Formats: sequence, structure tokens, C-alpha cells
Amino acid sequence: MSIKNQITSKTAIALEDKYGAHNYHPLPVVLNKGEGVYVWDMEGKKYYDFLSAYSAVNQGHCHPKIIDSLKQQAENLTLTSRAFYNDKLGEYEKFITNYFGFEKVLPMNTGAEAVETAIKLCRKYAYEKMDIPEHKAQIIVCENNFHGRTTTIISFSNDEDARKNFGPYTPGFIKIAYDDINALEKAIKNNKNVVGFLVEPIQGEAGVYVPQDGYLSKARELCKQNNVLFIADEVQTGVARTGKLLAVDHENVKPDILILGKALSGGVYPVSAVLADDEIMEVIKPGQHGSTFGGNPLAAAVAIAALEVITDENLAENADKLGEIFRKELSKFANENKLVKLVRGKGLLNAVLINDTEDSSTAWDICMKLRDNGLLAKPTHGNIIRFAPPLVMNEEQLMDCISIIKKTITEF
Ligand code: IF1
Repeated sequence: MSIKNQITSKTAIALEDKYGAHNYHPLPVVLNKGEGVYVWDMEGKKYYDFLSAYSAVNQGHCHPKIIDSLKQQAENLTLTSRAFYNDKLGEYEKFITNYFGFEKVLPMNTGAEAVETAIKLCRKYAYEKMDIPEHKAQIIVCENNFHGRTTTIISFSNDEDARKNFGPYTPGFIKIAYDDINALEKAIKNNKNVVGFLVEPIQGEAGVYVPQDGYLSKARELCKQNNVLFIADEVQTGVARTGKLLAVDHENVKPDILILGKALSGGVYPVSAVLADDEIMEVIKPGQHGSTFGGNPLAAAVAIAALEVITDENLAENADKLGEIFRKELSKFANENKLVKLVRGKGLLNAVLINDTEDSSTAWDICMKLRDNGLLAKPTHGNIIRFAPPLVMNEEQLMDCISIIKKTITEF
């Protein structure tokens, strides 16, 4: 092998340190292969992936059906731009709108782009169909939200790391407490120009906060009564992650605007989407929004295959079943081990609260030990570890992972 190919994990890390921006602090493990629920490092060590690229590889790493669709399309046509039509986009638009039950889709690439698209769509709809005075639209968001990292999105974040020294900030957002219906009602009543409510059905980055039963349906109802658009950010919770196709499905809530990303492509290619019915989507006219790669034929082919896998392999049902087992086992363990405060989540989006202070390194140290024991996970904030394996995991693998987690924490 040439010298070039003989780099080790150590040199790979050194290269990133020297030549790459330091905008992440990864766990020190260098991966070079992924298959299903497993990933391997450069030294050939095998791990269970319990992060799933933040819920982008719900279908498992390098799912053969999705990879095949990528290869086939890549050999024919990858990108035309929207200056011309292509033979895949219409087929994909029909497929995804039927799949999620909306009349139209606006295809984008990253989750943040889709969130930005939803914000623009909501504002434009307000000015043109709700006669809100221009520049006066207010969108309600929740404390401890995470919707991406663009300047507008971090403008309504309360995470200082995400927003400090990136100002001036975009106006037009009202922050309220999450999972608090009275706060939502008050904000709507006290601000005549509220046009939308942007919410994560479960707050992922904040530490997998599952709102109380009924929150989403009550919020949806309040929005309907007050002519406010209910915008669900399902970039992380969508595509079967929480045990239903969408997290809002647990309460049979249909958002006015649905935002998808990540697992929409099974982690094979950046694909995101904003879905809405004609009444809302038709306010966008030619030339008013878009992106070079938005709706490209490669993304279209990959997304169709990624969604077919979700259905064909019953991944929502599997996530629901395995999630129950995970929380049951870890809750039992929490009663025996003082280091684990509690476990919470829905489907296979779960988090374990470590019984230490926010600024302690315990959660990180546990993740380092989990890595040594063959399981990869990472803390979200401070003392919370997110556990989110690919939804293709089977019960035997899950039980193996649970014993690794218990053994590791017990060793602490
Ligand atoms: C990072 C967090 C998770 C998201 C929701 C929109 C986006 C995300 C609910 C934007 C993205 C990613 C971003 C990634 C890590 C990861 C993350 F830790 F940042 F917050 F999952 F919780 N809405 N989340 O979760 O989608 O533009 O990234 O495609 O920035 O470190 P994106």
C-alpha cells in the first residue's frame, strides 16, 4: 500500500486538526466503514453505532437498497439545476407528498435550509393571505430549541455557544417555554402579528425532552383557532425515529408545514423537504426561493429508496418495540445504579441523565469507556447521553448493547 493509504487514526486526527476548522470536538475514534448497526475504525475495531449520525442513518449504514439507487442514478444524471426539468423530481414529489399526506413539497438539501424555507413560507403566507402588515410577522419558538445553525435560526436560539458573536440577529421571533400550553396561548393572545409556531415534537439537542401527552394536539388546536401556522420540525424526530412515521403521529396531529431532513436519505446524501398543502405552498412563485441542488435527481432517487426501506422493513414498529425494551431495562438499572438518574425518550430516540453536575466530564468519560467497550454514543448537553441506534437493530443486538451500557456505567 502507498504511504498515503497507510495513515492511521492518529494521523487522520492530526490532519483534521491542522487543516480543518475546529467547529467540532469529536470523540477520538476514526471510522472508515459502516454497515447496518455497525461501524469500524481504521484499526478494524467494530462498534455499535448508538448515535446514527444524529438520526440520519435510521435505515442503517450503507443500506444496500439505498446505495443501489444512489449508484444507478449517479451513473445517469446527478444534477440539472431547476433551470430544466428532470425525470426523477416529479416522481419523487408525487411519492413523498402521498407518503406524508400533503399536497405539495419544496425540496431542499440540509435541515437548516428546510427550516429557513418554512420560516420564509410562513411569513410570505402571512403577508399575502393573512393581511399581516409586511415586516411585522412574529413566529413563536421554544426555549432550548435546536433548528440548525444559520444566522436567522441562531437568532432565536438561547444557546450562547450557538449564537454568541454571530449578530446582528434576525428579528421576528417570540420565545416561550417548551411543553407549556398556557405560555403558547398567552404569546398568541398578546401579539396580534403571530403567524406561526415552530416546534420540535421532541426536543432532541436539548436532551430528548418529550412533552406531556396532549401538548402537541392542544398546541395544534390553539394554532387552528387563532389562524397561526403549526410548523413541525421533524428533521430529527421524523422518518420513524420515535416509533411512528412522524413524532406528531403519536397525537394524530397534522402540521400546516412539515420539515424533514436527515434520514429522508438514510444518511447517503443531503436531502431535506418542506411539505404543505396548496393553500400555503402556492404563495411561492417562480424565482422566489430555491437552491442549486434542491430537487436534484440523485436526491430524488435516494429519498424514494430511503422511504421505501422505512415501510418495507417496518422500522417505525421496530423502533417502538425496541424503544420500550431500552427504556424498561435502563429504568430498572437507574434504580440500582446511582450514576444514572433517569432515562427518557420515545421509540429509539432516548437519553440517559447522568447523576452529576452539568459541567462535569462524567458523561463524556462514560462515552469514552463505551467506545472502548465497542459502543459509540455522545453526550448532548453536559450530563445527558443520547442513545439513538439505527432503527434496523434487532432485539438480540439491543440486549447486547444494553449489557455493554450497564457494564460500562457499573465500572465507573
Ligand atoms: C450539528 C444538534 C441534533 C435538528 C433539528 C434542524 C436541524 C437539526 C431538530 C438542522 C440538526 C444536527 C446538527 C448537527 C448535530 C445535530 C444535532 F446536536 F446539533 F442539535 F441532532 F440534535 N432541526 N441537528 O436536530 O439540520 O442543517 O444539520 O441538516 O450542527 O452539530 P442540518
